[in-house]
Amino acid sequence: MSDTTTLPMIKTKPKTERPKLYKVILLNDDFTPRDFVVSVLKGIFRMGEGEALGVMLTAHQKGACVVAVYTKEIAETKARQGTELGQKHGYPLTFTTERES
Ligand code: NFA
Repeated sequence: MSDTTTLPMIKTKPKTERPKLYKVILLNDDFTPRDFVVSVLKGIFRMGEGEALGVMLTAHQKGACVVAVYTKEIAETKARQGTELGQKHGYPLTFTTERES
């Protein structure tokens, strides 16, 4: 006689939550001075001169450039700060955010 009991199998999915990531995108315009764009990239996105220059030039030549990727809150805050800094100086500088993959 077998007296084994069957236990209900409880499977827990090992789920590691990955935060959704958002790109901050720099849009080109015809008015914001190049130096100003570089200074915003250095100040708000903590870039060095070379990287900031590269991102500014890519946006200038292609119309837009991905600046960095962050969680939603941080991406939206930095995009707003960059855009507001431009407005404060009378420039149409614009940063947008976009959900990544
Ligand atoms: N196109 C701007 C200019 O020629 C420079 C610029 C680059 C502006 C990237 C916005 C974004 N002064």
